[in-house]
Amino acid sequence: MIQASPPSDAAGTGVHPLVDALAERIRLCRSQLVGLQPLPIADDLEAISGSLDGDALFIRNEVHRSRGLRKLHLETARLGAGLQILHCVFFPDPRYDLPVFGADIVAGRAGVSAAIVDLSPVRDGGLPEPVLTPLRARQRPPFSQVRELPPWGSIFSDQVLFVRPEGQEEEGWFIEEVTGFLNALGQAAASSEAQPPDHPATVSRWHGQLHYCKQQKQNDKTRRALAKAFNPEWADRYIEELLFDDPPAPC
Ligand code: BLA
Repeated sequence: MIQASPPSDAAGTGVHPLVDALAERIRLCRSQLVGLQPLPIADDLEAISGSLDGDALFIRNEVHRSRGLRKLHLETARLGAGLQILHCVFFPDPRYDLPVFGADIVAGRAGVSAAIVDLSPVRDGGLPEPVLTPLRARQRPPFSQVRELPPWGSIFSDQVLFVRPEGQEEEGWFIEEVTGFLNALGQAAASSEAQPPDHPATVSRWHGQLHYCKQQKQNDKTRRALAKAFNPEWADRYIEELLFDDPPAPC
């Protein structure tokens, strides 16, 4: 049974500590963005809860916008006993020369299997210089298990971090890396100037976001996990309407 319920039911019930800690860090970084405003979200998508094979299932969604960024989406989910997820994507307003921020954590009974973070370019020529410079100045901690990207992962930048963090020390490193990415984006978003909606660079960045969403939708692992917890039709609607909905044309 799936029912809408107040967010209080969903907070902190059996989520991996890295999911909770990273969500808190992302909220802190988000609170520092210029012009932060919550965006409305349908009640039946804000807090979703139910049970899967007798185990608690919930999804909690938060959506905001800020200067230069059209949709800041943070999701924490527990899809039954076996799967806990943090999913976060900050989509830029295509009038600004900014990349897409993305982070994902997948934790199961055996611990965290996937932790990924990136600032992904949506224009030719890779990441904009104001974003790349602070990222290049950072030294990457020596994670013990670096993972290989799937083919659809061609959207990610050469700065992408994709690991299976081992133990609390590496989980702490991952949180600091995500903070570095978010600070680089926050600085660039505060100072970048909007170009006109019909400027060729704006239109090209909009196409870049369409491509980003198209590639993410090729990740069958997301679809399968949601289809198992809910059903295939619900999973498709959720992916198409909330996770990776096509960006509206610039205006
Ligand atoms: C992998 N994503 C996965 C896996 C699952 C999910 C079950 C397999 C775990 C593993 O390979 O160890 C499931 N992820 C979800 C679900 C949601 C989610 C259900 O976010 C949302 C409700 N995925 C993203 C974003 C990125 C991303 C924003 O949503 C990156 C910025 C990446 N997930 C990503 C990658 C993999 C993955 C690269 C590994 C895919 C593979 O190896 O084939």
